[in-house]
Amino acid sequence: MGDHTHKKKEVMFSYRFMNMQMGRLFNNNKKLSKDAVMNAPNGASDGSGSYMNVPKSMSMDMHMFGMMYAPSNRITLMLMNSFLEKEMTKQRMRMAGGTNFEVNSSGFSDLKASALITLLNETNWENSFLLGVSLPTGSIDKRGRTPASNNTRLGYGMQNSTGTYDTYFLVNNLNTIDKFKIGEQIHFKVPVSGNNSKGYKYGKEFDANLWMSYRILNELSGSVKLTYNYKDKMSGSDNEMNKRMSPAMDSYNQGFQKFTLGIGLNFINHENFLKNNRLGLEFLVPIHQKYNGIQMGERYKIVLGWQYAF
Ligand SMILES: [Cu+2]
Repeated sequence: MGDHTHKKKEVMFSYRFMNMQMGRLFNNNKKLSKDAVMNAPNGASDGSGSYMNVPKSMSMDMHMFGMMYAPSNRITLMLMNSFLEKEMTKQRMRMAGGTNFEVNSSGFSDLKASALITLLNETNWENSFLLGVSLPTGSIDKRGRTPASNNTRLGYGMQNSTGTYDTYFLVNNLNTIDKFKIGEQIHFKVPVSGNNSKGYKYGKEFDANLWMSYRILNELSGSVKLTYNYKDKMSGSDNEMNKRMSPAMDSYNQGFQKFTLGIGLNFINHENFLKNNRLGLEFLVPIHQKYNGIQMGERYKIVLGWQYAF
């Protein structure tokens, strides 16, 4: 999404499904056992003691809906939102029995509106930039049952919104050389309002993408992608989250740097029946990850996408 523009009066609908699996605990770039997380020297950042439970694994399903419309050849407008379903398994400390429990949340995320401006649109060389805003339409008050209470506000990762108005900026470049396409993309996102209603805001984000695709058949292409993601520390914290409860509720454990490798297949239909329908499948694995504090690492992501333009 956001990697291409449209011609005047063109409309495009898209749906993408992503499943992300997380597990394994990291302290900075080193793996840490669950027991070690709940013992000294690893404690809550406010000095209140060691963590009482620890996240073991997390699964997230993301249903992303998008719409694009080009009022002119130079401008493409875009609207996006996603529906998130998250489930996290946690383990309690040994003194509390070491048993597992699960928390889950679901709901719509933040609505994103943007405009893509075409800079260059030649057969073998295209580039564009995008300006967007993200509105805090999702919830930052997802609650659930935990050993602490029947109605606890869940950790940051279980919430569906940033809670802030954010702006983002994207630059795209695409070169076509025979059956190869080579693309570069830079993305920058920054919260522009102050702390959200619960007293915090997420750090700035910077992402860079380098990808290459090869047209194997007229309808089929394969791609490789290398991504770098950076997210800064969080400022402020949610007072209702007890930092000692879990690393996932400690605002210190936010922000990261990741390198990810993705491989994908794309299918575009040129036949009259269901013409201009596109399907894409991508598998992404982290090759290097480094976190601020103690966080669950990423294991893999699968993205299945469908696009239809007319
Ligand atoms: Cu489009």
